[in-house]
Amino acid sequence: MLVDRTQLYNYVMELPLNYSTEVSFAIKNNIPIVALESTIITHGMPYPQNVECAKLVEAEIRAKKVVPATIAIINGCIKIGLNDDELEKLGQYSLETCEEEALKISRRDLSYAVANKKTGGTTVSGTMICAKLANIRVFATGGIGGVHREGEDTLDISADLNELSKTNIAVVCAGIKSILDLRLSLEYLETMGVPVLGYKTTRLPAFYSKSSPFDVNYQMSSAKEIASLIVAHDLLKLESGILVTNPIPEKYSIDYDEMETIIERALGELKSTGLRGKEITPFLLSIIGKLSGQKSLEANIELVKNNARLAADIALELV
Ligand code: PSU
Ligand code: MN
Repeated sequence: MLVDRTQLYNYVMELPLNYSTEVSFAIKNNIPIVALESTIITHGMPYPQNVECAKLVEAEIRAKKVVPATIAIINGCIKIGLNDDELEKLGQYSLETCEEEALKISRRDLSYAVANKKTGGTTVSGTMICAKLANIRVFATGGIGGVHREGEDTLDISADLNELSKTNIAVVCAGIKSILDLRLSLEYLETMGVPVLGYKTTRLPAFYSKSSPFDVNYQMSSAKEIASLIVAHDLLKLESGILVTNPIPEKYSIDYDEMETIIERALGELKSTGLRGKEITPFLLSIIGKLSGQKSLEANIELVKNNARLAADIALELV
């Protein structure tokens, strides 16, 4: 069958990359930028807290005179930076009453979303790819995906880990969420050559809890030290990403064992649903939210803000 190339090219003629006014200004004036993901908005938190959280996180970055670039796909367009209206609309997709569905966009979903003019939140892996296209070096999120518990049987390993092995972006997070298998996730990162740094800690943070029984590779004492490592990583032309883990502030940290009990219950509920693939993480997040009350949501918001501040400090050191 003959394919009409001109028709194809007319459909997706060039990469639909669209910068917000604020981000364009930052690029022109050499102002540091921090990328933010959007699956946390579409699939990670309920409305309206998701939108409130996104705005608070952006405000933390702006307070440091750094520009936030929340990344998402809207009608097939890769948005680098969203305005308040776009944030609000994206947030409403998480409402059960919303008729349309937002996609959860990881590496494998990107080309589909662009070619079919879809709308969705980009995960850590999807956001890393878009940040790279936009030349943004530092990215802040809540927690990355990892090897799920019993992952050795299910092969449920988040695309985030694979992305970290091949896309050179520094990802600032509060560690790996304890719904996952932390030990296996660390092994995977080690195999893939991803340095796991701990900001002022030798222990791997466990998202809601400031520490876990596992060690990071290297403790970092300042944003400057992290920035130096990033520069060395670039000079060495290592193509892997860098994982910067930042413990949740003490005040909001939830006891590791207390979280473990809640997670066990959530995992029990998951088994009875038979859910698979990309629906698993959003399901677990919402059950944990319900089981722990406001506490986990509050912790979640505070840890993302904390990561945004550190990411901004690192971006400032890199100018
Ligand atoms: N962790 C959170 N909230 C989230 C996610 C992780 O606390 O919303 C999202 C991130 O976007 C991450 C994705 O990239 O879940 C991982 O999903 P999966 O496990 O299906 O790869
Ligand atoms: Mn998965």
